[in-house]
Amino acid sequence: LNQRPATVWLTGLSGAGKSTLAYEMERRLLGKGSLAFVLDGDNLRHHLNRDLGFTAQDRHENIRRTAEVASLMNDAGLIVFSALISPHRADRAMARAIIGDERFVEVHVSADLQVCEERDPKGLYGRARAGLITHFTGISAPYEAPEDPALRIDTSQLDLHQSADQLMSYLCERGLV
Ligand code: GGZ
Repeated sequence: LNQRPATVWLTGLSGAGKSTLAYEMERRLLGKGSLAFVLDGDNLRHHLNRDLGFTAQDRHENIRRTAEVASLMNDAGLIVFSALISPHRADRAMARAIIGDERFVEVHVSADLQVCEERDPKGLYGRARAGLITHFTGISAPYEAPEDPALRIDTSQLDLHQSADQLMSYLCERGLV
């Protein structure tokens, strides 16, 4: 296998483009014969994490479970792209500890709040501003940006193709793909 298992942990606001980037990376890697898999926060919340909401405690559990699954998938040889807001530094540190420092790659998908709010692809920011959704990240719940991520990808400046190129180059340099 021409790859080393790793978890590329994408963190960023809702609407920053984490899932889109994760699925594009999966598509590219599968296309060249690598085993890649996306763990998407929004999807997992319909199944594995269906019992969890958005309190700090529930997010912590959401991230813990997802990190455990990512770690198992890495054990099985896959490269995992996780797309969870994961707004708290301490929770991302926990994910790193679960997965293992040597195979954890933290990537900040860094469109700022104004850009994400303008995009508002699902109308969630509008509903959060109207008070219809509580604990909404960036509006009524915090987002702690990573201070020293392995990579920062600014999706307000780069399109999907460029963002995926940037991430692919980085993973190549690190010898992960
Ligand atoms: C943040 C919320 C909320 C609240 C629903 N806060 O952009 P989306 O819509 O499709 O994906 C977001 C998803 C966030 O789940 P995560 O598992 O990634 O979050 S965390 O890592 O913090 O546990 C968003 C939607 O769920 N969503 N309510 N209150 N995002």
